[in-house]
Amino acid sequence: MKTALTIAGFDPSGGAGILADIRTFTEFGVRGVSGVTALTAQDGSSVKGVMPVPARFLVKQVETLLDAFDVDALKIGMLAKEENVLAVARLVKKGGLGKIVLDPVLRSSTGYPLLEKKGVRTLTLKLLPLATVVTPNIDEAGVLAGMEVRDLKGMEEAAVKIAALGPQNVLVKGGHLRGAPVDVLYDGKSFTRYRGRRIRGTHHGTGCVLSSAIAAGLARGRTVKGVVGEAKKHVSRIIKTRP
Ligand code: PXL
Repeated sequence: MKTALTIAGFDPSGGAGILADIRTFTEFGVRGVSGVTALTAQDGSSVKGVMPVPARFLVKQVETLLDAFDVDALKIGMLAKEENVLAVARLVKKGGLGKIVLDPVLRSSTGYPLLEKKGVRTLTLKLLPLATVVTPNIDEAGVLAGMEVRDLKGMEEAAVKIAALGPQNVLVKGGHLRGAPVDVLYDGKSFTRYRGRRIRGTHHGTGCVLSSAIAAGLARGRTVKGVVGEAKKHVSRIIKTRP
């Protein structure tokens, strides 16, 4: 059985973060293990508080797992603090981890900050270059690319700018666009567009599910291009079928 590691925050309501990631790995037939970057207090609709885990202890969690398991893919989500960004970059290099999905989580869907401000630049400089694929929504893509993203053309422009910072693939998620949602994958050479239909729902954590579904696919030896469509279908299924 393949193993995927998620380094992310803990959402006790289960919609986002580590619980959603591990559930997704399991649904794709991959064993999940995790390093917790922060505890959050939330009820499924809004975040009430964040308590970061000290970087030293995050490193201890992850090193313990890397000693015991062959990790086939890594998903990185909420990091909370700059020191956690730096710690994860070091762990990736030291652990020789190769298949890395970076979900650049900056805020909750209701706007609560999930990475301290000075961590954003550090994430851009130190973690982005290590990613096999990075999965920003349009707001995150705007921050990473240093521009405003309003439409499909802007998403493609931002994807090119983000790719120039080092990740192998950039998937800009258009779910927050007005009109029919389109996601754009850029592999440094060409674009693939994934058109979807808007599904009504108030789910949070769909970004976590998408990035961990991609990580599960990579763990099983699939390519990024091959796995994104399937991961998107899985997210749609969840929005339609889960409360
Ligand atoms: O969806 C972003 C996200 C990621 N990780 C954790 C979260 C949230 C949003 O609330 O709580 C732990």
